[in-house]
Amino acid sequence: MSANLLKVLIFVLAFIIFPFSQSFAFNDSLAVTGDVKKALNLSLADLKEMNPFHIANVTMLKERKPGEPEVRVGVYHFKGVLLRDILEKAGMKHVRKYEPGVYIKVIGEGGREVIFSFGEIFYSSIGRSTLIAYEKDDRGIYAGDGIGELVVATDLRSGRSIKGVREIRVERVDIKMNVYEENKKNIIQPPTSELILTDKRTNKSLRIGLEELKKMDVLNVEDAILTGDCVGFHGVYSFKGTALRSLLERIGVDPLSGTYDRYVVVSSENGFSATFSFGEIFNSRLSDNIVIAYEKDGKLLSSEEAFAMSAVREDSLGGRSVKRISKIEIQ
Ligand SMILES: Nc1nc2c(c(=O)[nH]1)N[C@H]1C(S)=C(S)[C@@H](COP(=O)(O)O)O[C@H]1N2
Ligand SMILES: [Mo]
Repeated sequence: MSANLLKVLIFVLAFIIFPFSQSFAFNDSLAVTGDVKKALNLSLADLKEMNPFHIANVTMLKERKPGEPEVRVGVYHFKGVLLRDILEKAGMKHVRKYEPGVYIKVIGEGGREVIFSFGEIFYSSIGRSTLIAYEKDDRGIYAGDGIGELVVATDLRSGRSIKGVREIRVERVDIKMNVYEENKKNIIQPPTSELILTDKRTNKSLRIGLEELKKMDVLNVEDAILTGDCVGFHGVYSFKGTALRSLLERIGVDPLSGTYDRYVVVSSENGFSATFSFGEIFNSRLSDNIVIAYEKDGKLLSSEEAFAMSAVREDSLGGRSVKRISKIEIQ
């Protein structure tokens, strides 16, 4: 038997013995898929050729239940590539008013999935702290199937950290954008006087009006800069309202569940929508800055903004300031 034939035979045998096995060295790659301009398949060597980014002294804590003490896993130095840079290399398919409705799934070992919102990665400083790390304390990370470790240095606890990252999938909410059409036809949606809050997993749903919102815990967000990709600088405003987090707790979402494969969609009648991840809402040092506001600069909102709009202090762009909120859906 020729040496070549033998090689082919071994290869075929290996596939019979380990069907769909991810344990081959040539399978250790990271796929970037979904709503991107160019799908990618990156090897560890490809990642190492990209701009490296270091984050020092990342304190990793275990997830915990109420009343339990904090357990420190360790304090580490990480080196890798920003998730944002990988996404930019693939190129985002959705632009302008479509982009805040995008979310990103990062899938690792054992199919574990963590969701990021477009805004947290591209508008807030969480995106400048989210790494696909390939070195931990100056040593390579053993990752089994995929590559390295997902690290979110601004998170409180390390529930969003997954090992062996094998896929980054970009998706957008399934809500039709009518804004551009409506603008052309000069259609202006009437102001809303209530919003519907729905938890898609429990099928619970609540109607929330202005009075209801005013009864909730107050969150003041000072100095939110509203600058739009589409419309330029609007101004710097203060907002009063309640935290998005409080609304979620109101409908029964457990803030300490350690669930990070969920996200929230805030949308308006005209189809404009923005996503927020459970991680940024419940597990970030930067979390108490997402407000569902009813006052702007000390006055009730205008009719164009209706009774409620969202605003995010962390964000560099106003893409997640959804006016005339009609729905908040927890996916
Ligand atoms: N309901 C609703 N909210 C919205 C939008 C929209 O089209 N509809 N546009 C968003 C975008 S893309 C920006 S930049 C800001 C400012 O948009 P404006 O010029 O319509 O005020 O509001 C945001 N909120
Ligand atoms: Mo915008």
